Parts: sequence; structure tokens; C-alpha cells
Amino acid sequence: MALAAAVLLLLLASPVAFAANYIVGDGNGWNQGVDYNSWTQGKTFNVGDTLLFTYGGNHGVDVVDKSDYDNCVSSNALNSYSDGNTTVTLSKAGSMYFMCPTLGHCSSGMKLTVTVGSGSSTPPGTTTPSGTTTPTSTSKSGAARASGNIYGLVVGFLLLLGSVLAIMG
Ligand SMILES: *[C@@H]1O[C@H](CO)[C@@H](O)[C@H](O)[C@H]1NC(C)=O
Ligand SMILES: [Cu+2]
Repeated sequence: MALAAAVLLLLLASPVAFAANYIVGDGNGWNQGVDYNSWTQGKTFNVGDTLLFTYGGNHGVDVVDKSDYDNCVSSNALNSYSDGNTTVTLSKAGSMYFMCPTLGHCSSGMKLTVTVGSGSSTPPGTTTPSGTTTPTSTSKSGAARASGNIYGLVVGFLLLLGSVLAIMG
């Protein structure tokens, strides 16, 4: 019974394990004097992950295109936030560009770009309910990825079946 409960908990928790929630700049937040290129190193971003920007009133978050990111132009921003605690969900694969619109901040480095992968990168069997996702090698072929997902579905189904049987028994 305890096992069945544990399995059910695992199944309930597993959707959460797929989305990573990043705090931009970690303890430094969204600020001047932080190297956001270093911050993104070693991190994997996928569709469904979120970025949380925390910042004071003299900053903002503008979502811009590549050229405006490169040139620190905020006048064409696709989205602008200034609430100080902004969650942005990475909703599609590709690159996303962020900059602070305050004069001089972007050019002094207060800008961030992330490359977003197409998501569901890891078969459920390799994730833990703690919210950690395992970075996936980009060299994996589509076929390997698909079979991984099918494997995960089968494992998930067997776990579900097992817990139902355990409860009925
Ligand atoms: C900021 O947003 C996050 C995520 O939505 C939330 O958990 C947190 O409580 C918020 N913090 C403040 C100070 O509003
Ligand atoms: Cu700023």
C-alpha cells in the first residue's frame, strides 16, 4: 500500500518535473553588473520552462528581436514588463532576446538571450520528481527521441497498472 501511494505520488508529481523554472541571474536577479552569458552556460532551456526576472524600479524587461538585442534598441519591443517580478514562459523553440530598456543598461550588459529547445526532451523515466531535468544531447536522432517517449509511456502505463492492482489487492 505504501508502495502504491509512492507510485501515485510520483505519477502526480511527474508533469512538474518537465518544466524548469529559472530565476534569471540566480541570487543577483536582473541587474547591472551581471554576466548573463555566463549565467546561461550549462543550462538547458525548453518549451514550457519559465524565466523569473526580479528587479528594482529602475529596470525593466523588454522582449526584443535579435537585431534590437544586438543594437540595444527597445522601441520595437514585442513585450515590455516593469512590475519587478516578471515570469516569462518560454512558449516556443528558437532564440529569445531580452534587454533592460533603461538608457545605457543594455549596452553595459544587461541583456539576455536563451536558446529554447523543442521541449519534452527527456523520457519520463530519466527525470526525478524534484524538478531537475536531465540535459539531452542534441545529437539524439528524432527516432531515438520518439522511442524514448514511447518507452516512457509504457513505463508510465505499467506503473499505473501496478498501483491500481496494488490498491485492489
Ligand atoms: C514573484 O513571482 C513568483 C512566481 O510567480 C512568486 O512565486 C513570488 O512569490 C513572487 N514574489 C513577489 C515578491 O511577488
Ligand atoms: Cu536596467
